Amino acid sequence: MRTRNSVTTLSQFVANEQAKYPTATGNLSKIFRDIKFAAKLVNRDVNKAGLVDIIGEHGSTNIQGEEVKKLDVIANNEFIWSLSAGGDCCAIISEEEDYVRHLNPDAKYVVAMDPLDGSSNIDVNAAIGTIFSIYKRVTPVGTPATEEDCLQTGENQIAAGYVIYGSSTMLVYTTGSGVNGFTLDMSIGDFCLSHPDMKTPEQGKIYSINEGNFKEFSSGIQKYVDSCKEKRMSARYIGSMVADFHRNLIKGGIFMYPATHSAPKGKLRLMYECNPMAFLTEQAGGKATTGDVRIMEVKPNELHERVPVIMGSAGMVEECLSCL
Ligand code: P6P
Repeated sequence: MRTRNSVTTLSQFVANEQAKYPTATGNLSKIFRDIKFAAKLVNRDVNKAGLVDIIGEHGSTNIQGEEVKKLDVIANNEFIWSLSAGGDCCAIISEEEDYVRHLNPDAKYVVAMDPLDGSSNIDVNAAIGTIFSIYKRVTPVGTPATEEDCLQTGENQIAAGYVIYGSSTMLVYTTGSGVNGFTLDMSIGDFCLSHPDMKTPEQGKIYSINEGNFKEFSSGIQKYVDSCKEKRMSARYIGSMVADFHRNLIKGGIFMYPATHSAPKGKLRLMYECNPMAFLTEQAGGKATTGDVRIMEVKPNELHERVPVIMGSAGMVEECLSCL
């Protein structure tokens, strides 16, 4: 039985982190409060998806041209509602929103998010997730956020994280001082520190890539994938970035979504998939690259920009780069 003093909740952890910065105003802590609340709402909806008629195509398609499932829309609305009600976010970039959603012009933070990534797995009960990135606006508070506030390089991220709705629900995040994981304890309705100071192994035995696209990969990527087979590595790919990423973060491994002939810039989006996961990867001791440059150095040109991604255990990423 855990005693009171052995449990650190997410709120306590965030408050302790804030206390390290005397000039902190608490606004970032309140953004985390709002994200945590929305994550609990989405967790509730994901867990009852099989019971209520909210599974299946919503009928609409998002800017990616993908069929949008109802839970995508519900999750998007819940995060926007929570961040809007909190009042500490001036703008939201979302996979489910074609354009920037302007919230409080007097707030100083911008949130980029994929509210429910891996939604093709909803119907088959596989793990899915929310991915988020937080930036400080660069234009004056009191004015509507601009493109300059929204299209910042990943190096400017103040914080990044994900929620994985799997066998348990976890929130994993970084503010640039390491990576910490919190598991939702439904008996108290809060996220509790379960994975302090997460580090990804330098090497791993798992490679994650959609080999159905093998014939479309560059010769360098093909060479690296073949080398993984020669080393008898394990192929693990569920088609849900958060699930594949979380497994590899803990066990060690490499996750790749490279350019293909049909998707010359890859499939995954820079602002709310690649940049947050790259920040987490580097904070956990791994590497995250497009194959040409660090993901967090890419200057975004538009909200839903895609980039190729190779990220995970540093030794494996370096080995992959040597094949390119
Ligand atoms: P593919 C889910 O749709 C997603 O955006 C990521 O979560 C996942 O890693 C990727 O696409 C899977 O794409 O083309 O392999 O099905």
